[in-house]
Parts: sequence; C-alpha cells; structure tokens
Amino acid sequence: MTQTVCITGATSGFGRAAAYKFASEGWHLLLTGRRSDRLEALQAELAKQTEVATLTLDVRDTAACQAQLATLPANLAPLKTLINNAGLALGTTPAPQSSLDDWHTMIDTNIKGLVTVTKTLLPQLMAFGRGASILNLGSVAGSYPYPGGNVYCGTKAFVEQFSKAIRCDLLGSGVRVSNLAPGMSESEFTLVRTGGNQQAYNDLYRGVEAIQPEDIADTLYWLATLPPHLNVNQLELMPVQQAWSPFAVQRNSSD
Ligand code: NDP
Ligand code: 8X3
Repeated sequence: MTQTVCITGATSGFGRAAAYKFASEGWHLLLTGRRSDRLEALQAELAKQTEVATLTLDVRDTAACQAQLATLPANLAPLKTLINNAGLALGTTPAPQSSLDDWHTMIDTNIKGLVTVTKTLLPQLMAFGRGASILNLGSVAGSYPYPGGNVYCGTKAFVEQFSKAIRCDLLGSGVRVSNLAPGMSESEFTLVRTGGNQQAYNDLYRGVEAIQPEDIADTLYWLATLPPHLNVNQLELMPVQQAWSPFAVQRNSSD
C-alpha cells in the first residue's frame, strides 16, 4: 500500500533530511514550506525516487492551510504520517528586552500553525486509522527552561502537552501521536534565531558533536514505522556532550 508522509518545514534542517529519508524508503511525499525555490529543488531531486508534491505554504495562514491541505492529490492519498516540523525560535534575549512581534511570530508558527495543520489533516489520518502517526517536533526547551528561552520554551511546552492530550481524544482511532524533543541540533535554526549571525552559530556548535538533521530524520522514520500497536508518547534526544546545569540562585548582596 502507498505510504505518504506530509512534512511541514521541509526546506531546511530536520524537515529536509526527513524528506530524503522517507523518499529513500519509498514513501510518497507532500512537502511544505515558505521558500518555493527550495521546494522546487527538492521536488526535482526527489521525484527521481518517488512521488513528490510540494506546497508553498505558510503555516500561519489558516485559510491557505485549510484550502490546500484539505484534499491531497490522488497519487498521494491516503496520508499515513504527518510530521509537524515547521517552527522557529526568534531571539535569545531576556523577556524585558525581547520583541513582542517575535513572541507573536513564535506563537503563531509553533502553536497556531501546528494546530491548524493538525486539525486540517486529522480527518485523513483518522481515515487511514491503525498505523497512522502524528509526529510533533517539540524540544528539550519544552521541559527545561533557560534564560532567553521565554516564549520559545512556552511554545514547545504546548507542543508536548497538546501531543499527549490529543492522544486521549484519538484513543480508539489507531492514530499515534508522538512528541519528539531534541536538544542541541545543528541547522539553520540558530541562524534564524540570531538574525543570521554566523559568529553566534559557530560559537554555539564549536567543539560539540551536535545532533544532525539526519539523526532526527532516522528517528522520525523509526517512529513512523513502529509496529502499529505501539505509541511513543515522548522521546527526548540530546547530544552526549549536552546535559543540565544547576539551578540559578540570586543572592542578596548584603548577606
Ligand atoms: P530550520 O530552521 O533548519 O528549519 C525550520 C523549517 O521550518 C524550515 O523548513 C522553514 O521553512 C519552516 N518554517 C518556519 N516558519 C514557517 C512558517 N511560518 N510556515 C511554514 N514553514 C515554516 O530548523 P530545524 O530543522 O532545526 O527545526 C525544525 C523544528 O525542530 C522546529 O520546530 C524547531 O523548533 C525544532 N527543534 C529544533 C532544534 C534545533 O536545535 N535545531 C532542537 C529541537 C527542536 P521556510 O522558511 O521555507 O518556511
Ligand atoms: C531547540 C533546542 O535548546 O536551543 O529547540 O532550545 S534549544
């Protein structure tokens, strides 16, 4: 039977690597993102291996998501797996210095966009039933706060809890839901977060063997192809070279 995966944010990083992985395993692909030039290049490359459709789609555009995702091209139906990957962090500054516009963009993309795509594709995933999956990209930021993480951490906490809560609603449908929560990973994510600061990117990854997009692609593929009676609720991945720090304590200078 045809196996089709829809990947949001396929133009870069995890999503792009997942497109290559699923294509190499013979899955059909529906790839979305805002950068149409990258989608066209991906389609030209991957159509040599499998059926590929691309949609230039901003997940913040609810009407466009509903119009374009409600019905899949015939050669892609039925949809087995949705990878809710499109997302971003903007800024690393403490809350008082952060931009409210950036906060809203993260909420609109990581929360509202993910919810819109999920709601729109849910009927198709439920029609597939047993074996279907929704794989959400959370983050360690959803569980462990850090300075400057403010709204980004909040959006990923939402993704974790939303993933678990809709599992309750989908009980009996056969549709699985997983929250994949990676730690430090090397991708354009850091350039987006820092406004294109290549020095910040180099400094972050210097001397660290970070998670690579291909590691996440392999994990997503493993999740999507688990036996249909198994649901991984939550999966956290970190580089071996990353761990937690002690709590910060603010002491009174007079004591
Ligand atoms: P990248 O920046 O490499 O990729 C992000 C993708 O999201 C791009 O394809 C981008 O496509 C897409 N995207 C962003 N905004 C929108 C939007 N409004 N509409 C549609 N697509 C959008 O980052 P990663 O691959 O590293 O990140 C992927 C996911 O994993 C994100 O949700 C991120 O929060 C999460 N994550 C990342 C970690 C990391 O350290 N890198 C660790 C843990 C989780 P385009 O610009 O073409 O629209
Ligand atoms: C990305 C990982 O630690 O930069 O979600 O927030 S982190």
